[in-house]
Amino acid sequence: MRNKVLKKRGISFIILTFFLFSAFSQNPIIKDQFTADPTARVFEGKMYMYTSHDIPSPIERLKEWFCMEDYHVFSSDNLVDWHDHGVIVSQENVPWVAAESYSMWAPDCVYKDGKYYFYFPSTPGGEVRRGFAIGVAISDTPYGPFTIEEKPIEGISGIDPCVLIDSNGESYIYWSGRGMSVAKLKDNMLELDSEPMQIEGLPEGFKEGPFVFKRNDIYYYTFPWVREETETLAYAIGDNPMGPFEFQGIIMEESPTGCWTNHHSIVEYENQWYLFYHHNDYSPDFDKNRSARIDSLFFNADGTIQQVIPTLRGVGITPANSIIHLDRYSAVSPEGTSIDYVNMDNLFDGWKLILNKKEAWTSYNRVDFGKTKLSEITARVSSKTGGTLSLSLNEPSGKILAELNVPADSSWKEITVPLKTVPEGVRDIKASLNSEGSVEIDWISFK
Ligand code: FUB
Repeated sequence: MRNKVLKKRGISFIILTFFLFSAFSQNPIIKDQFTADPTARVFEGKMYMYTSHDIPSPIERLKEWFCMEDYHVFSSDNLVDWHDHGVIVSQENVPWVAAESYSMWAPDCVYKDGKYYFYFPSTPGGEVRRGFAIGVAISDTPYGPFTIEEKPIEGISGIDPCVLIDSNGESYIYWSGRGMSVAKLKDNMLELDSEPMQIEGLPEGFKEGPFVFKRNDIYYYTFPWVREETETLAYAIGDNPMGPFEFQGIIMEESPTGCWTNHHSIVEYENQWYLFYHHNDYSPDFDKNRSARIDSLFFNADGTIQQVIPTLRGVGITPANSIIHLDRYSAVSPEGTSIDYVNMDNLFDGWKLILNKKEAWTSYNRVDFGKTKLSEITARVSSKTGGTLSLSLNEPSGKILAELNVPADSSWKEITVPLKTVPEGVRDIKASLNSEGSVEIDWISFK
């Protein structure tokens, strides 16, 4: 029924049949608020993520548009557990921003000579009161407090700042709006050191959100690009930070949920590259309320980027004794599985997995059982028909971890049974329906 509602609501839920792809935090990664335009940076050995903060608009003018009044920063050392450091910059504290413009769009943050520079676009107030300018806030730490510059950067009219500090210490700022532009930054990181110039070598079509990084002496100019209907993520490469660049192709195809924008960053952490991006997971009907996601990204030997397929499983290792959401699966059987929201009145309550055909299954990779002997599993389940759920290791041994008989009762209940096998280490697991009927699973957890 709820699936019908979801389809009616315009979600194609291609993800229902995205079977047999695997990945290694669960997506979306921030589960209590909207987080858009994620720029990830590694500072002090941790991953920091600077996001725009979509909110349902408090003013009529923006009810159907982007509405953002402040920025949060999040940090994590395992890409699974994210700490929200709270608001770092808010529109009412920026002297040059128009009151109630709610246009604190995609930001960036970089570190130079002991200071963190946070770059953000917004609408200037005063006589200008239109378009976008780019402001800077400075801090001694990645998470603030930030001191906001009185005025935006002179010479830039646009959005989506991205700053590259090259290996020789020279800095460049990229932005979009009236084309895709670049200029050198002075050492103070607050002023342009060259005239803005257009980036050459990019394909025709709407582009924004540049993110530029360097790897093995190749400069990667990556950007959201509308090739057909909504934004893909695409890239070009070059041997000069100011271009020209040579177009290479797509990093991520259009969002399967129909989210018109995508906005990303690409960063290496502990020897693995990651793509941070956004979809509208918690807002299927309104794609201006978005949520940050992460998936792994891989390079080919020649430096080209392998296309990234968005996953629900995301990245990172899930502790066995945490709440494990099987609806964020690594793979599912081609038939008999679906996902739906647990609570249509509050989508931030997340999703549930529905197995509704005998032998339907879902797998979930990289669960850490550690060395502590666990003895039971608890599952939060419901079933109108009753059914038997089997949990096993998703490996050739196929060892059964537990079997749960779920009674016919459509209310949610937590069922605990002893483990038949007690695994150790990081393992992939699988849940299957061993009976006719239909069983819904909110989460499982090992104790
Ligand atoms: O979040 C507002 C705007 O949507 C960003 O600045 C663009 O890149 C797009 O994601």
